Amino acid sequence: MTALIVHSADPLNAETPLARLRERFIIGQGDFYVRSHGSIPAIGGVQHRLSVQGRVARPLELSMAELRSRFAQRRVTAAMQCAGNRRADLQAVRPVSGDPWAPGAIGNAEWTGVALADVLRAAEVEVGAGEELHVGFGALDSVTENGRTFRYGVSIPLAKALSSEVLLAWAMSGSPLTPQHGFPLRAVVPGYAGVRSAKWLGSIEIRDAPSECPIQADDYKLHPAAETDADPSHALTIPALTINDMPLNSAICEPAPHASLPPGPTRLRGYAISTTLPLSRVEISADAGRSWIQAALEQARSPWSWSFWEAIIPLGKGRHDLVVRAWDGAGQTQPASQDEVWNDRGYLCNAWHRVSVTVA
Ligand SMILES: Nc1nc2c(c(=O)[nH]1)N[C@H]1C(S)=C(S)[C@@H](COP(=O)(O)O)O[C@H]1N2
Ligand SMILES: [Mo]
Repeated sequence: MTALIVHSADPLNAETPLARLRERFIIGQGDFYVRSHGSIPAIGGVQHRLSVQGRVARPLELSMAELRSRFAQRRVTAAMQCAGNRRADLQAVRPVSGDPWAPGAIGNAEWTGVALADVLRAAEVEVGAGEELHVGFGALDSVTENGRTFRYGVSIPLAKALSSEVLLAWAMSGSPLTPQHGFPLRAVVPGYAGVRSAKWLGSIEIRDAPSECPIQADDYKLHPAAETDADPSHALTIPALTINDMPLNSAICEPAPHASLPPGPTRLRGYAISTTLPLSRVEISADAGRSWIQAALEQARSPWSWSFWEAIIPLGKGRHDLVVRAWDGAGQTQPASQDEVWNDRGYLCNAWHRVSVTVA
C-alpha cells in the first residue's frame, strides 16, 4: 500500500493523497481510500455463505462458488465515495463531528461480480403492486457506537437494488477484494454514498422498511443547519434526509494546496463527478471565482464513474485562489460557499473546491 493519509488506524480510516488520486482513472486497491466503522473481520472465502431471506418465495444460501456459477458475471466501472468526502472544508467554517476528510475519500474502480437483481430474481421477491420494499445488507463486522455494539447493516430501496448497476462484487480493479475493501464479498451501489455498499456481506433481507441498524437509522442523515424551526407551532416535522444519491462535485488535485510555483503556464488537474445526471462541463477560476475558463474533460467511462479534467492557465507573481466547479446536464452547478451546505455531521460537502497557491 502506498502511503494513504490515515485518520485512524483501527477502525481503519485512510484517504488517497490528492496527487496520487489523479494519477490513474482506475485506482488500485492499495491506493483506494478505506472507510470502516469497526475492525476488519477475518473471513474465510471458501466457508463464506451469503443468505437471501425475508420477503422471498425461495430463500437462498450461496457459497462464493455458487454465486459465480449460478449467475452471469458483470462488470461496472463506478466511483465509490464517502458521504464525508471533503468534510475538512466544512470544518473550516464551523466545527462538525467526524474525521477531517480532504477530497480523497473517493475513488474509481472496476467492480466484478454478479447483478444483485439476478440474485433477487432467483430468490423470487414477493412484492405487491405499489409496495415500496427495501433490500437490507447484513455485514460481518461489529461496530461500537454510543455504547452499543452491533453488526454493520444498511439498506437500499428495492427499486435501486433491481437496477443493473448494483453488484455483489468479489473483485475490484482486476484483483480479488482485499480484506480492507470487503473480502470475500461486498455490495456495490453506484451513485449512492459509499455507506450503502456494505463490505463483508453475509446476508440480504428483503424488508418492508429500511434497516433498523443504527448505521441506517441514525447515521448518514443530512440534518438541516438551522437549529430551531422558524415556526415552533409547525405541525410538520420533516425527517432528516437519508443520504443515498450523491451530489455533483469536483476537486482540484494539482497543484497542492499552498504550493509555491514558478510564474508561467500552470497545469491544474482534478476530478469531477455527477451520477444522477450526466456531467456537462468543468470550469476553473484563478481569481477566486470572478472569471472562469473551461477545463478539458476526459469523459467518464460509465455513467457511474468520475471524470478527470485538466486546464493550463498562465499565473503571474502573487497569491492565487484557484477554484473548480462542475456543471450537470440540467445546468446546475455547485454552491460557491461552504456556508450554503454546512451541516453538523459534515456530509455532502460540494461547495467550490478552492486551492490557494503562491507564485514567486
Ligand atoms: N461492513 C461494512 N461496510 C461498509 C463500511 C463499514 O464500516 N462496514 N463502511 C462504508 C462506508 S461509510 C464507505 S464510504 C465504504 C468505503 O469502502 P472502501 O473502504 O472499500 O473504500 O464502505 C462502506 N461499507
Ligand atoms: Mo462513508
